[in-house]
This record gives sequence, structure tokens and C-alpha cells, in this order.
Amino acid sequence: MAERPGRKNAAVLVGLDFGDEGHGESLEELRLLVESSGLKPLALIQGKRQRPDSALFAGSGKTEEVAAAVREHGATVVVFNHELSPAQQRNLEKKLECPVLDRTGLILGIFAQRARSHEGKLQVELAQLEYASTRLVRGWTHLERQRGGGGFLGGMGETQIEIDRRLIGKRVKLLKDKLVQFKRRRDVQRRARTRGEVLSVSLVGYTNAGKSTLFNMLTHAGSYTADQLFATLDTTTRRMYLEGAGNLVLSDTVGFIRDLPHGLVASFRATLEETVHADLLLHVVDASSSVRDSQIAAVNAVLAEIGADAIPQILVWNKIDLTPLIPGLERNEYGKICRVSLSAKTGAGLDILRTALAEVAAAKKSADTNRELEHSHKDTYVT
Ligand SMILES: Nc1nc2c(ncn2[C@@H]2O[C@H](COP(=O)(O)OP(=O)(O)OP(=O)(O)O)[C@@H](O)[C@H]2O)c(=O)[nH]1
Ligand SMILES: [Mg+2]
Repeated sequence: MAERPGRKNAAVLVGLDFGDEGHGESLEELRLLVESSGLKPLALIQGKRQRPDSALFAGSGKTEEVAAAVREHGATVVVFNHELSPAQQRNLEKKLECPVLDRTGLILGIFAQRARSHEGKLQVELAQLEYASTRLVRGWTHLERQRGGGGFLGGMGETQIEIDRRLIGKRVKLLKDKLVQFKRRRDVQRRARTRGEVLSVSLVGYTNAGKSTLFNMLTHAGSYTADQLFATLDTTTRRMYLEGAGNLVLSDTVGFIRDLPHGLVASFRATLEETVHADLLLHVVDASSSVRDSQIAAVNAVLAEIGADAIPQILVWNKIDLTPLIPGLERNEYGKICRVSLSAKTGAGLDILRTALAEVAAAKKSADTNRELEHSHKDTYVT
């Protein structure tokens, strides 16, 4: 399809209300996602429906409205806040005469722009290929161009629309093999790193919750922080010394989001290994968000998906400087620390978190010592 003359990266957004809770917030999230991808949201078309239209998702009247907005704003792409079937996407592109992105395509595009490490790039490429194998992906071309092309999908669009499935299959296998090698190397590194360390802690949480800001405050490292979604893609691990507890290993990881594309979770499993092997998760929450609870639930759902739901968790209510909350610590009925409230930005409450980490480290140390003692008793008994 020839590119229509229009304003560069101008996007028309479409968000339909199917009666789901948090619809308004999900539109705000869509706007942030679109901005994070480098597109300019110029108009938002809304509507109410019982269920998606099988051919066009939005129904023909609404699709006309979208087409009018595309013409009016000279948009070069339309972004749906939903999952579209390959057929719906194709039909819409034909009707609207411009590329159409769905939510998964949008998130994949952002990930492609952000991936820095070799492993991260392979993981994104794998997810993109698995997504692409079912559909046309013209809408990505704007992202590819920004990224400067490159990679298997570089410049994908008009010429490569008909990608040979066999080729995709081969490439997918190659990528998976390479990722297995990375995983082995990572396992060895982790074992070496955690030897002698007291506690390994992984920061997890919804995207933009403030994980990297907190990571930097705790470790004095220079992790990239930004008011955009998915600022961090690669896991960064640092050692930090904690008074009274010794060395901890702290990891900053990719943020989660509601309905994170399944393929993406699967291909990021390697990066998330640090999380799966952690002794403790610090689940960072933007306490100032009106959808804080659903974000917590979305993060827990992804944790379950990667098999990290049984790891002890402390909720970190961050950004309390934007709320009436004050720094503090809460325990559950068993006396275990379950929540710390702080502001990673102002530093208020950080000392409380450090104390909490020291307490967990001390508890683990004494549990480890007891286990060793038990083992040595057993050895004595056997010999
Ligand atoms: N007001 C306020 N802003 C904060 C606080 N902590 C982080 N931020 C801001 O929130 C935004 C996101 O912070 P990051 O640390 O990049 O968030 P993240 O969780 O690492 O995000 P991703 O890597 O995108 O998943 C940045 O603009 C931070 O400056 C806080 O305690 N208070
Ligand atoms: Mg981050």
C-alpha cells in the first residue's frame, strides 16, 4: 500500500467501551503507550459496543467516523486499544487506507525501539516474528524507520509482507536456540554472583511505577528512568551493601502492563529469570494512581505466568509525595513485613525500606544457618 501523504507519525486512536471496569484509565494508558512509541495522538474516537464486530471490530458506522478523522488530521496510522484478529486488521486497513496497529503491535513496536542488549533484541525479534506470522504488519514501518531499520524485520512493510512461513519458522528456531545459550551463560553468572550473597532481590511492578528510580536510589547506579512506558527493557543487576545485613543483589527489570502480549512474556522469560530466582520481590506500585489495585493485580498475573508467584513479596507503595500518605511500614498478621510506603523521588521512607531489607536478610541468614546445622547433624548421624 502506498504511504498516504500525511503528517508524520500522526495517529488516530480508537478506544471502544465494552462495559469493562477502568475504561477511562485504559484510554489514558493508550495515550501514554502511543506517545512512548514516538507517535503523536491527534484524535481519539470512542464508542460503546456490546461486543466487537467480527469483520471490522468497530462496526461500519464507527469505522466511517475513524476514516473521517484520519482524513481530517492527515493521520498516517490508526491505533486500536484492543486486540484485533488478523482479518479485522486487514479489513480495517483496506477501509481506512492506512496502517492499523493493535495494542499488541504497539507494545511490540515500543519494545523493539527500547531493546538494547543483544539478548533483549533477540527476544523482541522472536515475539515480533511470532506475531507477524499471522498477519500483515505494515503499521510497524514507522517504528522501524525510527529505529533506523536493521534486523530481520528492518524495513518490513510493503516488500516483505509475504514472508515465507518456512523462513519465519527457521528463524524462530535459530532465535530460540540462541536464547537458550544466553540462558545457560546467565545461569552460570547468577550462581557465581549469588555465592556468598545474603539475599537476591528483584524489583517488579507496573511500567512507570518508579522501579528504576528506586533502584538508582538504593544502589547509586545510573539506570535509565523516564516518564514513559517501558523505559527499562533489560535486566540490570547490582550489588548493594546494607548496614547490618551485608551484600544484597538487586535487579531492576522490565515493567509489566495489563494484558501483556503472551508471546512477549514467553520470549522475555530469559530476562525475567532474575525475578524467578529472587529470594524476595519488591513489588513497586504507583500509589498515586487511581487504578493502583488493578495494576497490582495485572503484575501478580504476570508473576504467576512466569512462575514467580510463590516468592515472598513486599509491596512498595511509591510516589507517596503525590498523595496524602506518609512513609511507613505495615506487617501482616504473622508479623511479616508486607508493605512499605515511600517516595523514591524525594527519598522519604527509603531508610524504612533499607531496615525492612535488613530484617528479611537477617531472617534468611538464620534460616540458612539452621538448614546447614540440620545438614551437618544428619551427616554426623550417618557417618
Ligand atoms: N512524584 C514522583 N515521581 C516518581 C517517583 N518515583 C519515580 N517517579 C517518576 O516516575 C517516572 C517513572 O519512573 P521510572 O523509575 O522510570 O519507572 P519504572 O518503573 O522503572 O518504569 P519502566 O522502566 O518504564 O517500567 C519518572 O518520571 C520518575 O521520575 C516518586 O516517588 N514520586
Ligand atoms: Mg525502569
